[in-house]
Amino acid sequence: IKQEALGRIVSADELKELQEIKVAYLGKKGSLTSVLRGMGKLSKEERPLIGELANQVREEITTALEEKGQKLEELALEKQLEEEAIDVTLPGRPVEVGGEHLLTKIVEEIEDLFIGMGYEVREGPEVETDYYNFEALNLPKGHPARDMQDTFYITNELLMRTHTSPVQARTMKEFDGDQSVKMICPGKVYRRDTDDATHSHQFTQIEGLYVGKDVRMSDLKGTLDQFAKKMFGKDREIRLRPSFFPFTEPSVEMDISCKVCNGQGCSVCKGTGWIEILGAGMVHPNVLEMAGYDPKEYTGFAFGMGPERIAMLKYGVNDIRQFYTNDKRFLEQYHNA
Ligand code: FA5
Repeated sequence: IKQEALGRIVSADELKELQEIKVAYLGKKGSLTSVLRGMGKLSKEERPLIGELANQVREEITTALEEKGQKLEELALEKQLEEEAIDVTLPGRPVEVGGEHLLTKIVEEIEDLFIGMGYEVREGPEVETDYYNFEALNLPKGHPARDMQDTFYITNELLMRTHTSPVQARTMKEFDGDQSVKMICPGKVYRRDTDDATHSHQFTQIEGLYVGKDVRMSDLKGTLDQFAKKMFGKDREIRLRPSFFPFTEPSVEMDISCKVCNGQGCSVCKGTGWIEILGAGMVHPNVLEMAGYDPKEYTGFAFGMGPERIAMLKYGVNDIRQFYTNDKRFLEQYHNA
């Protein structure tokens, strides 16, 4: 039995086979087991001799099975590792590298520029209350100028903000009426505008606010001029046109010159050579007062610009929808801009 079993163990080359051998010799009906079972029939003298021998054989078979089992497991693992080995000499598949969106770049560039002038960057909610989006900005319910910014309402009192100006009121409220404020706030805004080359129903604005003692219109003009020159180059000009916003008095709109000249001559945008990029003005006394500032002591200026329009002008993008349709051919052009 022993010779036969050990012989089979040696030639086995699968774990399954070992299991079969174990059953054949050591299992309930195995041949060695039946020898042990038949012990009762033996004489008193034979019993211990055969018993010892049988136990010895069992031990030898068990050990041989275990050793072979271990060997086979090792071999199986080796085989698996070999099969799964990575061929490091194979040429790799190129991984596409993404880049910053042009709009993100412009917003960060504008942020840096104003941080350099001492402004802090703040944020506000995109789902805004009617109070902060309109009322706190001197646009009470039923005011006709609300029509300038038609919006998406969520409830009677909650809406998608139409501009970043509510962050003016929120910031001033936080400052408690006895500190100067110098902040910019970039963020998404929403309007029920019909999409075309220069309008989008969701776009970006960057709000700016400077409130302090003795802040004047000339400070606003100097700040905007500085901004335009740093953003577009020294030879660009700005012009301020009188305008109307309920939350500023006086109000202005700033245009920037967009005459582009090359060897063949000059071309002018929009036929006029000027493009509007922001609205601004001196913070209305009512707005200061509602936010807890005394308009006799404090004055301020504010502006709100559209970075898409600024990027369009700076990089010659001719359709605002390019920023949102994620055409890779468009996006990739500006990865290294
Ligand atoms: C405002 O939204 C005012 N809150 C700006 C302001 C702030 C004035 C602080 C005074 C003081 P206006 O609606 O003009 O103003 O929008 C400001 C800028 O956002 C525009 O100059 C333009 O660059 C951009 N803009 C407006 N509507 C759209 C649109 N549908 N798509 C893309 N850009 C737009």
